[in-house]
Amino acid sequence: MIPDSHPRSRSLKTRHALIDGVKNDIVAESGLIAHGRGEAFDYLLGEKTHVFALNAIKAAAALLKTANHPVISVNGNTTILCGKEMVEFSNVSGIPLEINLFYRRPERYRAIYSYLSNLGGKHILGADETKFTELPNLESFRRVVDARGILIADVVMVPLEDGDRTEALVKLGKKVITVDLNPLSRTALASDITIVDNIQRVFPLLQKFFFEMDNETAHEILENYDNSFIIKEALETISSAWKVDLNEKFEEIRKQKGMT
Ligand code: PTJ
Repeated sequence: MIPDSHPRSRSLKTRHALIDGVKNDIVAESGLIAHGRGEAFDYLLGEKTHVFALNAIKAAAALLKTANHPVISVNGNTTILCGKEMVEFSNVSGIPLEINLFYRRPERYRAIYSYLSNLGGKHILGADETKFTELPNLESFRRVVDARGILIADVVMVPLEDGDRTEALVKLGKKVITVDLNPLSRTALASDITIVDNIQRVFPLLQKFFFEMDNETAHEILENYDNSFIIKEALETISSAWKVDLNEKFEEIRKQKGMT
């Protein structure tokens, strides 16, 4: 039991949800390690959405809005971290969610399908065996895609990616949006739009911008968007975390613990 009064209660609850996800065949064991890496970057980012992330989320909304065939790729971690928010966005926007796994097993894509369906998801691809096909230039299991989704998509959102697929999707001429707390990951560097933020904070903002924006504004945003500038800003923010005033931090902890 995690007490609500624990200073890291939210973070601990998320960890336990992911551990349960492993037990229920939703999250890959490696997903726990991936989460730990993400947490470390989030800590350095102050666990908040910065302006560079907001601008990338706006650009992502613009790209999804102007796409002919957008798809959002879903894996084990994203299902647990933001399944509810992804389902809501997918249902109101009509953009399908496609289950696409690195550690692919039928038990896993079936369990994820049931989980998202139970949340009310209406447009979920990637679990109907009769629709499976393969991307040509990819060796990992991520090559198995749904013929109605990633295969024919012009824009693919790939949050928490492991790197190999983004490059393959770009080579196929698709535009790629990622969400990755590590601004130096292969995926972050290869994507057209890189949202350096915790996926748990992204979908409500994406949904808000998507519906607030008209097509003209969307085109304008995309014309002026520079992803390398966004990545640079993220790196600078992470670097400046080391310049923290330590005395102030010690004081904060002492006060929280009633030591002063
Ligand atoms: O469910 P599967 O089988 O498709 O496997 C999914 C994982 C996540 C295990 C797989 O894609 C993987 O191994 O990913 P990586 O290579 O560890 O990359 C995940 C990236 O996501 C890392 O750069 C992390 O920093 C980042 N990350 C982790 N948690 C979050 C995150 N980014 C945004 N929000 C998070 N909460």
